[in-house]
Amino acid sequence: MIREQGIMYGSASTGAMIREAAELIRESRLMVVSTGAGMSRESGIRTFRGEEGFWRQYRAEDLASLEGIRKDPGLVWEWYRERLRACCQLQPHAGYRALVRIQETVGRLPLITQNVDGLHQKAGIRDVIELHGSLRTASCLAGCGASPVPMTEDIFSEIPPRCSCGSVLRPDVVLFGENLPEQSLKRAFRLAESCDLMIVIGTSMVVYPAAALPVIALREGARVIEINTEETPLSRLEGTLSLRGTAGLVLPQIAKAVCEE
Ligand code: BJW
Ligand code: ZN
Repeated sequence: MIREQGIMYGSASTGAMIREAAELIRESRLMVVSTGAGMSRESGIRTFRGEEGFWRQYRAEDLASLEGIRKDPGLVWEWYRERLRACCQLQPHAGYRALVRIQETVGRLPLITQNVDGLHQKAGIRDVIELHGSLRTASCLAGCGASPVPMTEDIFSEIPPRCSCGSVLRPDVVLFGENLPEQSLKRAFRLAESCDLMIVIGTSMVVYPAAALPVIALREGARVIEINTEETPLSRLEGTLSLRGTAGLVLPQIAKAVCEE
């Protein structure tokens, strides 16, 4: 294997794989995109797993769990403050713009994301289904019923930030062991069952139930295009066309092939 401009050239010709992906998109009647942290990497947001991931520095259960936030809310909020600051400053990369071009070409492009950073919306993707919540608001950890508060710089005058009732706030993201937002999850499952093509970008495919979506799509007879720098449990499943490369480099090539051929 040699690596060139982020795309790995293996036994199959990469140009041919890009063309095949473009053909699948052109032929599709209901296409769905599903994204994970790797999609945001080239905009400057770290992933969770892997060499540069957050979990190299912190334990997932200390930061992304209810027990973690109850035990050390200051640590968890320092982490979210840094991530919120980064997300406000960072811009969607060329891969996002490529998805917007594909959206304009196919007309309808529902996008399911595990990301909480809002970059898809910032880029202009119209139909975003957020499975793990967002960094837009925070709510009372004690569940006092007060309205969610916007997660802006002002709430960080005190760390951890507090609800009007005095309890600690929590970001409105989905932590391990918590249920996903019911309507978003239902819609994601329905789309996985009914689509004929799912494009899966930058997820390690280890966190459920999101990881089940492409498997459901394959089971129902859809094709899957995977874009990831590494192999995942999805890569070798029958029906998957797995492109090894970064979202920021592969997606523009696919969009070009879709829009110009
Ligand atoms: C690039 C790239 C580039 C890099 N271009 N690619 C069934 C089976 C087994 C376990 C469970 C199950 N059902 C539920 C569970 C338990 C648990 C779970 O899945 N655990 C597993 C880890 C074993 N799931 C849950 O608890 C979920 N809740 C739930 O199911 O409720 C019902 C229930 C409750 C209790 C018991 C049982 C059921 C909730 C999951 C919540 C996950 N939360 C987090 C934090 C969100 C908030 C935040 O962001 O701050 O979500 S954890 C973290 O992982 C975050 C991510 O969204 C999520 C997934 O990570 P992702 O996106 O895949 O990122 P990485 O870093 O893992 O991978 C990046 C990929 O990109 C890599 O592959 C790279 O190669 C690639 N890459 N650069 C393209 N430039
Ligand atoms: Zn409260």
